[in-house]
Amino acid sequence: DSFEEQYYPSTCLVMEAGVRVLRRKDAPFNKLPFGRLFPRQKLFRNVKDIKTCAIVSSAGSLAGSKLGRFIDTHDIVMRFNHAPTQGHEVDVGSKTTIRVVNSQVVTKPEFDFTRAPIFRNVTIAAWDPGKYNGTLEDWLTSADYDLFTNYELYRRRYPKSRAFLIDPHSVWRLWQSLQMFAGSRPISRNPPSSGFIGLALLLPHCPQVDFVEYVPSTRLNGRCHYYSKEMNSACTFGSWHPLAAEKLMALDMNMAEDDDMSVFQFGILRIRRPDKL
Ligand code: NCC
Repeated sequence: DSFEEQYYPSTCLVMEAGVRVLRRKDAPFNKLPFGRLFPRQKLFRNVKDIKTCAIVSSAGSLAGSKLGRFIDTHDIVMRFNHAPTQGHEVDVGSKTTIRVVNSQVVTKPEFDFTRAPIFRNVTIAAWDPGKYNGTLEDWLTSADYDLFTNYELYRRRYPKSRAFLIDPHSVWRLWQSLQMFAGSRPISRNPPSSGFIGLALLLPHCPQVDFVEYVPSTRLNGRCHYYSKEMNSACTFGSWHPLAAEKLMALDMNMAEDDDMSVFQFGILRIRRPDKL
């Protein structure tokens, strides 16, 4: 078997979780006025033309990476939460296609989700885990942070926006895929990080994903984010999210030809979508 044709069970496991955004036709939203807020558009336009995607983690070790130009060559660039590009273009690039945002970012006043320019003119995929095994009806009344109020405000204010909610059941299916990968080592019953959710959301739409500074490179510097001075290794190795398990699984998905070089030296993990599961 050639290297490219090798079977990557971890990639298939992540694909099988079926991480997705909610659609108008999904029950119970097809019967609720709230569901009419969901955009009619697809998550991405011209999916057939998408060849390469970059996912930019918010990791501190992106500082000084000078990966900005590389990141901007991709057809789709995914970023997280309120991670800025302004002032950091050399290291993280300037193109943003989609932001995956957690429900804290949607709700906490300091992020100003419904007005801040950083959340405008990009696709938004917002998520909240709800309760494990909860129904979607339960979720509407018991999200960890009530993202629905600001989502509604945002969608009414910008009716042409591509702002979606991630199906929380699909987030927990991804957690199950992670648990399958971890095997006999149980992971905590907390949802995966936005980074891992973003990877699973993007992969079905993209033949090749370059995930930047997710598995830490030799630039590892103890900083939480490239855009702040805060030192905190838990941001990289995890405390609440099962981040260590996510990163081991992502490393297992790596298919770069020069694998150790690109991951540990350049901080780039290359993941190819399997042709068929
Ligand atoms: O920090 P955060 O994550 O916004 O980072 C986005 C994604 O980048 C990857 N990352 C980040 C830092 C780092 N040193 N290494 C990394 O690999 C992770 O994959 C991460 O998901 C989140 O996942 O949504 C998270 O959000 C923050 C926070 O809510 C937002 O930044 C808004 O301030 C969470 N921090 C706290 O709640 C204090 C974080 O746990 C998860």
